[in-house]
Amino acid sequence: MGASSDFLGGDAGDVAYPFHLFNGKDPGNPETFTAKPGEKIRLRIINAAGDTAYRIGVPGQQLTLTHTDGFPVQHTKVDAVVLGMGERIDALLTVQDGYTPLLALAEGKSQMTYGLISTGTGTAPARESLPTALTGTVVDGGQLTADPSVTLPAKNPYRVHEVRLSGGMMKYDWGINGHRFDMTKPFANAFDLKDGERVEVKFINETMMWHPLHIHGHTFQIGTEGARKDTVIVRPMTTVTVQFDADNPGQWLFHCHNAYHAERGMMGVFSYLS
Ligand SMILES: [Cu+2]
Repeated sequence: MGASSDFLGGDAGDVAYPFHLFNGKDPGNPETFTAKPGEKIRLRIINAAGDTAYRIGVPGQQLTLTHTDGFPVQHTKVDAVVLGMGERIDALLTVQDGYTPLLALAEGKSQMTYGLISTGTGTAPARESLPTALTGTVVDGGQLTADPSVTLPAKNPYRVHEVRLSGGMMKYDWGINGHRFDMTKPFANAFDLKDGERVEVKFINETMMWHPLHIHGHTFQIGTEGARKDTVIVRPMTTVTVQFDADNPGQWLFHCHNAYHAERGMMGVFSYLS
């Protein structure tokens, strides 16, 4: 406890870790990519952590964000992008001569990891010399706008589900609509769907902490022209409304992508009616 981020609306995470890894490497032995000066490269970034959002950026250079969770977005230049657990971002960067640090700051945790892009000239910067903050224009994937090629066609939702994120740090009783997911009764509080329906889901965060909500088997659109995604940051005491088409019959989990929150019960099932 104690991690705090204005960007995430307060409490940033539950667990302090000894290291943060970039491609499996700790900052004492950073991953180093090679590239040519002036080359435009695509960074494919995934937050594979359990309890940490990362603020990603290159000091002094902007990233051009092109995709989130694999779906194209209207290209957006930013100074940094924040990824919740499970989120993916594609970004373009024009390589400058020398060593370029790609920082991954553990949001709200005063820790970081990083990688380097090297053109084969100059010397690698010392870890201690790297900036410890990325400011300016900072967004998360849920704040981007979909490329029109992937927006869902307008359709009145047939079914609306309210998914109230519940629980808190003191009891660590994270759940949905006041229920902690019970592995022995997985369909106890299932949310019904029917094949062919347009479904609207309101992720209503009634807790004092942010949650990256992730659904399986489908991708949603945020609002009417927001990004197409499968994972979205829901800040404390806010609501994110998404729509998706029920086109993949089965029993599909959705959950907070904070591994500890999911494990404790912030998880549910979208259940197709036969
Ligand atoms: Cu959570």
